[in-house]
Amino acid sequence: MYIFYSDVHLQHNPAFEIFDGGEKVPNFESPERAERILKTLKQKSWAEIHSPTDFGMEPILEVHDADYITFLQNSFAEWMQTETETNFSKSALLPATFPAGKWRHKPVSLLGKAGYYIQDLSAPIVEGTFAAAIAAANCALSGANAILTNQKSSFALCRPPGHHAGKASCAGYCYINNAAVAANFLSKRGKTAILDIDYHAGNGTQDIFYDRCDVLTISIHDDPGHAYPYFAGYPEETGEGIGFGFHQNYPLFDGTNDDQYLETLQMAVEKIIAFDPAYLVISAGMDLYCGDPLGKFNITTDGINRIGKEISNLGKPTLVIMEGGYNNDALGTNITTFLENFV
Ligand code: SP5
Ligand code: ZN
Repeated sequence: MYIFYSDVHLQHNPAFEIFDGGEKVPNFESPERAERILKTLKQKSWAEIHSPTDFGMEPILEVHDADYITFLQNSFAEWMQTETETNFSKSALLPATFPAGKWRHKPVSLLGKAGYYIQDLSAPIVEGTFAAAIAAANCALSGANAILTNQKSSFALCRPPGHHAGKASCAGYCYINNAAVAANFLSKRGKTAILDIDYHAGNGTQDIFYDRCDVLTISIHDDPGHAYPYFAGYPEETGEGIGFGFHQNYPLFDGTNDDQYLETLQMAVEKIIAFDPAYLVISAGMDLYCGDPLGKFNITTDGINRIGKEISNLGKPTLVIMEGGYNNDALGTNITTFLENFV
């Protein structure tokens, strides 16, 4: 199996994020995550690790707003040049003011724009964020290209992850939506489905494809009424315009176990069969695992294996994209267990 990995991800290493209540904690989305996965993959005879190809900005600008991408590219350098009133040491750009409510005028100032584009306190921008996010998108595009040519499956070891990034927003460790960029690329060659199994709802992916019927998007996740990202991921959100009927959310509950998850996955699989895509993209967050510090599901490694088998039985050319997963000790084993079904 072709694996796409870039060490440029190491340049994205925010020192902190802010949890509920204002608690400043070390960023859970650490470089160690990808390094652990890479290390486990290197022990597998089936894993062929490649550097990504550079696809340029065009495939990214087809799913993201151009001003947003310019902001991602330039904002950290501008922030470092900004005089601040107090003399604290600046390591990341993270706003403190957000446009909740009706009014969303786009401001001209840097911090105003930061509040406009950054949705929450788990998406700080540091010096290497843009380069790493572009490299991750190129891993996804390279994986897409592999299944367009002669590969039955491929894995993009993307870091930072992508599924919370919308057309013009970053959030929850995500800046560029790798799965969306790849699915849009694939959709030029044939109908494409994205199945998101990350513990958190794929709200960015939902945002990007909500009015499209050529890309079916499905997300299985914990109930956003009680879990991040809170504001999307509900079952009644099924697409709009010509996209109506082409998005589906399957919210589950805290403590969901293997059998319960597999039952819901069966419904998602039937929807995919009815859509009959030429290509399948999996947003593979491993934070559905029972031992995840940010998740509340009760899925075992064996459950992850069964999920992989069920999806591989669809028999479609499949691109697997790395999303979340924060139990670093189990991460490598969990994702390789999932991937082995597609070898
Ligand atoms: C890609 C991805 O999985 N992003 C997830 C972002 C979640 N950010 C919100 C974190 C809130 C964590 N609060 C749980 C405290 C656990 N003790
Ligand atoms: Zn997640």
